[in-house]
Amino acid sequence: MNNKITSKYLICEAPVCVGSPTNGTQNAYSLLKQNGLPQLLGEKALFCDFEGEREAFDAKPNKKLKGLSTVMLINNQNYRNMLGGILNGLVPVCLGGDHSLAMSSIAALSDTVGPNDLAVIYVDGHTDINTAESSLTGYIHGMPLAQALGLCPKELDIGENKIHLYGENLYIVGARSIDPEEYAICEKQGVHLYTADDVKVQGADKILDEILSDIGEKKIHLSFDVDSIDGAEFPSTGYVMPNGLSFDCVYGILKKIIERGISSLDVVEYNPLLDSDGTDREKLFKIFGLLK
Ligand SMILES: [Mn+2]
Repeated sequence: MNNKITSKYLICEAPVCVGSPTNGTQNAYSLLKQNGLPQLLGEKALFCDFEGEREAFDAKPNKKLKGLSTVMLINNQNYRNMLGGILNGLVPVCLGGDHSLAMSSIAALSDTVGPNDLAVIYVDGHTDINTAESSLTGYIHGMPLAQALGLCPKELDIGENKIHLYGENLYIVGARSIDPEEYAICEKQGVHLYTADDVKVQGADKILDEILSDIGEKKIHLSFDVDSIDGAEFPSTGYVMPNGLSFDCVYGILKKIIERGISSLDVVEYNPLLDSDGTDREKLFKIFGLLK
């Protein structure tokens, strides 16, 4: 029985930062790998290094979709890596990189199980549900949920279908920076939005019970952005914002969801260039320690 495969997770390198205004997240995978992530996970995980070109040239830069060619190059590879993990019976983990990657992670699970059986729990300080039209910045990391709902232009299409997710199956938890147009999109699409204040007032346990009972038997893609944690406790990210959830609160939320069972996971927006003493890396390792 020596050749029995015991690994459960496939940690996929997804090196893209140009979907955001900050440089550095593209190095998260290699630096976490160098600093002990394989030892921490042991036999539970296999690692999938990114192969091929990491940048593509935008012949005609598009102000409404910044960094488009590179974002799509990395997302299309991430789609194939995540899909490969799922088809091999593993839980793929997209280790970004910026949050534009949720487009391909959600597409991979959706193209496997179908949108009727897919739920996304999105733990983030933002709602990331701008369309190319509503976005004030043109950064694609603010658009992945609108893309998954089929609201973005064809330049962002990934995988087999236009619509990978239905609004009623999307649960955003911990948002505290939400554009007015994003509220309108959430409302119109029937998205379940739990702001950071909602979590603080109602308690994470109550909200998670509600979400998990609503999801029922559907497969879960969990998308975790480190900026859901208050900026004072986790500053190694592009948008350091106050009034977020405590590390312990976010840890508890992720623990409960992972214990219920997930089919795929994103860990995004950690910027090791802003973490010179490795304090936030240790916090992230604590979260990776939740993978059972
Ligand atoms: Mn995000």
